[in-house]
Amino acid sequence: MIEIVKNKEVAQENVICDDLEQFKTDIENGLQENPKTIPSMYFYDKKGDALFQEIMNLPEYYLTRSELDIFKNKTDQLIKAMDLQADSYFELIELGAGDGLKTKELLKSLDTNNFKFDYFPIDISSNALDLLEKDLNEVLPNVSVKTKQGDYFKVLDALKMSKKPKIILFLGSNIGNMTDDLASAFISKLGANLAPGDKLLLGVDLIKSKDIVLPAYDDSKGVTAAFNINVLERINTQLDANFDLSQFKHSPEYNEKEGIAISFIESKSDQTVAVKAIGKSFHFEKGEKIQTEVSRKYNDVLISKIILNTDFKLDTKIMDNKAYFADYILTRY
Ligand code: AVI
Repeated sequence: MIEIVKNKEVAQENVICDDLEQFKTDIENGLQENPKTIPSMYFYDKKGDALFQEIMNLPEYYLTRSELDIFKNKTDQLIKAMDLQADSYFELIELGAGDGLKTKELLKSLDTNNFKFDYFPIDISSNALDLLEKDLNEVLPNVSVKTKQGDYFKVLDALKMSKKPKIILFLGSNIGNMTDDLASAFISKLGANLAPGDKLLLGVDLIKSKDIVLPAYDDSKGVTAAFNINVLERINTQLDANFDLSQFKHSPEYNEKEGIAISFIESKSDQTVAVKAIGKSFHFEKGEKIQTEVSRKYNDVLISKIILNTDFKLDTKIMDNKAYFADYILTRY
């Protein structure tokens, strides 16, 4: 059994964080723990964003392609499951929209069929939002795009005022980077910002065999390894630390029975690293592992458990043609 370590004082639910004081606190707490942890939200600096973009195009990383298959080939089913009507207005809100690759397929279909809606992509990166807006204005000039930069819940709180029917998209199995408890709390919080009848479309990776999942987190080109180790480089740069990157290696695991992939960074030698901004040093034994990311995989039972104490009920499940990935449509009651 892989033991998942919960980082106790992480800023919030796996949302990208650029607050230096919070970064210091999270790194100090995580490296003092036994076993050591670093929250995965710190992967995403400029270099990390670019590496993640590269990961999504890797042959081994099936997640993005699988969900794109759903959005491309099962668009009518998605629209029906979300109970969208061409003649009544709704707000389509996407958490962590990124480049909007998958959503664009849905938007195309909604546009062709004259649905009345505004699309609100929310992202922490204003650069990503600017690029997305420009792209959508070119390819889908009739779609109303209202970009929102910042924290998901602050934006949702502001959008709550409108009282219009809402559909939230949370794609890419981003929920999988949270522990199940955090995922439940996150979905509850979404529910608190919605009204009865509103929908949540939750894209999740499904539990499957190790020979498919593990390579997605241990690709042959070493892009995922670079993505994982980059967090140490970020600590070196932003917190004035002296991690010797050649003395650490990417070490992913996947427990097929539980459906949990975990990324670790493993120390190749006995060594001590100073983090000047924190004023502390941390010792690593040869073979010691720092847990950096949990990537949970799901099935119907797990999803039902996670939403058990939330205000959502499960409506529909739509899978890609290989049944690797699912988009669950949940209704707020
Ligand atoms: C963003 N998230 C859903 C990715 C995942 O699959 O857990 C992050 C990732 N980590 C390594 N590869 C991709």
